[in-house]
Amino acid sequence: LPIGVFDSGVGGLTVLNAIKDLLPNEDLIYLGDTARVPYGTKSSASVIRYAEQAAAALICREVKLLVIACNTASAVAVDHLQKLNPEIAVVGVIEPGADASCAATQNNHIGVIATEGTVNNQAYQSAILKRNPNASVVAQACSLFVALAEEGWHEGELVESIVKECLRPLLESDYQTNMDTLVLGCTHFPVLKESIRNIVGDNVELVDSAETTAKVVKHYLTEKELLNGQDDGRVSFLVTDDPVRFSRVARNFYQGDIQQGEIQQVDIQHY
Ligand code: DGN
Repeated sequence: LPIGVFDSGVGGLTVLNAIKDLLPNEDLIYLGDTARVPYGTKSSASVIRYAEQAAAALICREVKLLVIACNTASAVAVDHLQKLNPEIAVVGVIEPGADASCAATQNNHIGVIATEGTVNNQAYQSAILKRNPNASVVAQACSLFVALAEEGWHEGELVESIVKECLRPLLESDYQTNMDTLVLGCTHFPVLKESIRNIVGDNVELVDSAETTAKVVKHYLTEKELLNGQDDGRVSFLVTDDPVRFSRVARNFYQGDIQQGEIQQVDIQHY
């Protein structure tokens, strides 16, 4: 059976890349809820409902594990989806991201940038403090980065000045002087990594949860003896809006090639 992965749109493809790199034999099925992106500015109640429907759409196609490749949805829906679907393990990206940031920091000063939903929910703050009660965490919403990332505006002067403006509250706070780790707490943000790096400088380690999430997936499948054999894994794509835009935007995020014909449009609102 494939591993099911979903996100509000294309951001989760950064997580899909990491899973594909680590587990090249696994079949993967990716659902991008492109009709309803962005999740980051919606209420928790809406995001929970969208996540329920995305999970149901993947589970009814039979998957052996469900990955929520979206921080905004992970922040509100991991436990809920796990309770609703006890037969399938549900992995979110926030816990792995918190693990990665706690492993990276030397001085316990951790910054988090994410969507408004993830920041307001305090999901990273609590996940990090649970692991490291001495950590001091400051979170800053940068919902605008999602649009930049989707439009393929990843670098250049203009992008860096927008990044700088969005990070201003964090950079101007006293906190910045000590912050040694910055979590890219949205699966869209890794494509802006170089621009973010140019603004925060080389002394801050940028952490994203894609690789750590892939490791959690591998660990789970290994333990349950669910790893696939020798064949090359196949990847299929489902979207809730027109595949044309998805295939264009996905080129900025996905390492592989996606032909438009490989993308199937589905309606998940009846789940
Ligand atoms: N990629 C999603 C996340 O990780 O939070 C957010 C994108 C969005 O829906 N705004």
